[in-house]
Amino acid sequence: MMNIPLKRRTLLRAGALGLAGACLPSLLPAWARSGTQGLTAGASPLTGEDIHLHVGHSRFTVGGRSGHAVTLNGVLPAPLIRLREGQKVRLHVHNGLEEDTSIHWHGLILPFHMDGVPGISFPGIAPKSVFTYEFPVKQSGTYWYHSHSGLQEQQGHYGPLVIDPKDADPVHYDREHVIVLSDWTFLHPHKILEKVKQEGGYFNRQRQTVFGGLAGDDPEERMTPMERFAWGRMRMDPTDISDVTGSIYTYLINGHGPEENWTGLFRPGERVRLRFINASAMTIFNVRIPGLPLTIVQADGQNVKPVETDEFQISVAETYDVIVTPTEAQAHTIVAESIDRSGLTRATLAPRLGMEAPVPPLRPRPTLSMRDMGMGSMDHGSMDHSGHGASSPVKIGVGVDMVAAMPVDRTADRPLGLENEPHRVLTYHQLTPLTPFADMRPPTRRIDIHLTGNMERFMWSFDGQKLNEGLEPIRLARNERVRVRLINNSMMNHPIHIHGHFFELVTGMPGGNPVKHTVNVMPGGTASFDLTADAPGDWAFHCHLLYHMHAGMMNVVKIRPLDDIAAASPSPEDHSGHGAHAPPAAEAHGAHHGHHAMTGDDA
Ligand SMILES: [Cu+2]
Repeated sequence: MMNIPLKRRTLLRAGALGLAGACLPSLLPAWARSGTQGLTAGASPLTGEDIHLHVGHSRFTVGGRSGHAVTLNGVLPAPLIRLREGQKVRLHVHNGLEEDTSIHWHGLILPFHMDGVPGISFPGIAPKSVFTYEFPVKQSGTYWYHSHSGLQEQQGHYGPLVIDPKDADPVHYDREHVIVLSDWTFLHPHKILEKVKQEGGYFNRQRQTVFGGLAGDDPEERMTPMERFAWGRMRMDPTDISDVTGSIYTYLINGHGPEENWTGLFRPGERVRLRFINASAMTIFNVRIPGLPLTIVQADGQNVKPVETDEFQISVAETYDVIVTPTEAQAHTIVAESIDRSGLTRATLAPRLGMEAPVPPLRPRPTLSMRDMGMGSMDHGSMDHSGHGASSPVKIGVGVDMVAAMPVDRTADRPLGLENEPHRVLTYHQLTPLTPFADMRPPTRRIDIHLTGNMERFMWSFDGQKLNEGLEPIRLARNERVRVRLINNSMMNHPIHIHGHFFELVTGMPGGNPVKHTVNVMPGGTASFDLTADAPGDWAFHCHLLYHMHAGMMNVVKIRPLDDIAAASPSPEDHSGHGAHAPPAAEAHGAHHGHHAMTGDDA
């Protein structure tokens, strides 16, 4: 890695000229400002053993409009935290809100009471109090952090976390940029929830003009009369890909909308590492940089054997590290298009601030296929609304509007909407680990988990049951090796995330299974992962679409026996006696905030 000195004069000159991006509000952290030289040049990350984060209210401006945001240290995205493998860290979180907050360190291996999920790992951080997270840093890679309280994540409570390896990084690069993708809205998240609960497809039916072109294309016009008839008979909408869409979202790259055009600098010939993080509440993105091949070197913080592609889909909560090598002194557009193509955002890689490249228009909106309905490879069938799907224990009912009749493993499939792109598209099967997973034991049992919902009523659950409404926790024996098969009985993608662990996504490819913390389970399909239950405690397990999780698509994984953690790390800075220290496991449950039912008693 090359050290690039901060070109302070260049930045000042750009500011004086008032070039686009150089006069942005101070609400952006340095690394996220347009015209940045990258992370090695004055990005001023938070580092060291003691890091303070202040949660509070801010105004956030994008596209000439400003609204209320929940921020950390006053910036959106939140500050870049940069740690080193092998260090210890204490993260002091000061809650300046009038409501509880929390931070979950997404993808980090840590003691469960430091994981930051209110009601599962700890009681939450009460208003005007401080909670100190403390843990050793045992890994490296690109991660992120976000609120796990209410819907704060939608309001700006998320940021990047990069951990440098203890030894030499196997990924060689001359320069790096963090690319945080997110979805911003001026609508209050509770309003969004209210709308989708009234009518599941509410935002999908909104029409709008979007950046990069008019979304005037009507996918239904491309269907045969037979297909239109079939969809009509099922009273479902083949374009219902996303619950919340570009009709109310401004898609952001490092806190910039498409007009603000965030720009990251490079010198021709450099290997530039782009650390993509999808910190959206609800938006799955398709990412490409027209004219530049993308070499994927890391997924979810875990190194993979380099694989070259032209486009990848990044589901909510996933990360991908990508190497690009632009050789010419010209600008390149980073395009992030929402999966339903209701909108896109762009950013620019350029040798100089102010340069830009063409922005491609939105591509035609995708439509769902029989495969997305859980009909496997049968492309001429009718959907099973009878509840007799493949010996499924899940039955059609109020909260379950579909059971996949013939769900097939879709980890080899191209992602939804990218099936027919003429260029290369990344699939999970192309991801192989750089080093094999530590635990080579075969799993000793299989657990099936059904992803269930009622799209129109916006009810989401596992196995037809919502968290807090009778859903049994998933109980694993410590160090047990299990295969979890996720069966998607809905026509939506669900990014399923487990806390405190990595799993092997079972692809069966000769290069080995990729190691991930989040897997996007395609509509009507399955995905399986092998998990070593090596972290005792209670861990959240949920769909990372924020409103799906909020609606109940969440469970607790209980791994026993526990260590004796009673003596672990009290937080000396607590002022309220609330959320004070890591409680012993037995007391942690049901301590505060009405999540009693989710943790229940211990075995
Ligand atoms: Cu998470």
